[in-house]
Amino acid sequence: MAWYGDPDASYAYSGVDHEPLPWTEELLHVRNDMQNLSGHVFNSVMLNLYRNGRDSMGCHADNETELGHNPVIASVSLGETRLIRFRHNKSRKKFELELKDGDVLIMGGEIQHHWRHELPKTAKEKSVRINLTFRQIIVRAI
Ligand SMILES: O=C(O)CCC(=O)C(=O)O
Ligand SMILES: [Mn+2]
Repeated sequence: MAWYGDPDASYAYSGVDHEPLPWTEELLHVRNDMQNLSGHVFNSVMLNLYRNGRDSMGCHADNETELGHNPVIASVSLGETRLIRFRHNKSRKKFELELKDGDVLIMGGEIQHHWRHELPKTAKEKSVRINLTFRQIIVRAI
């Protein structure tokens, strides 16, 4: 896991404040594409590396205060195809999407209020996948 962004886009997760690493040229290039595609601006990106089918992400909502009320998150998948599963908080209804190399998933509106999502482990043979989630951190005036 790695966190890149504007110097003031710090983010608390797992109870710890994380200072972003400075943007690289490549990440700025992808950010530009995601801003054009979504019509939203992003001041940071979280990178996750899944080495194989045993690497996973637990069920969560991206609902941290820093993201604001109805955050827009642009998620870019690179490498191996993996499944993302959404679960509705009340009905427990679920749906799954296959995220393939080059896919972009945009989460917006009230999705983080009503649904949680996870990247489950799989027993299938899986190679490396990298996911980039572009986010807009709301910078607090101190
Ligand atoms: O790897 C993915 O596609 C999901 C990552 C994710 O949900 C997150 O970083 O919050
Ligand atoms: Mn997420």
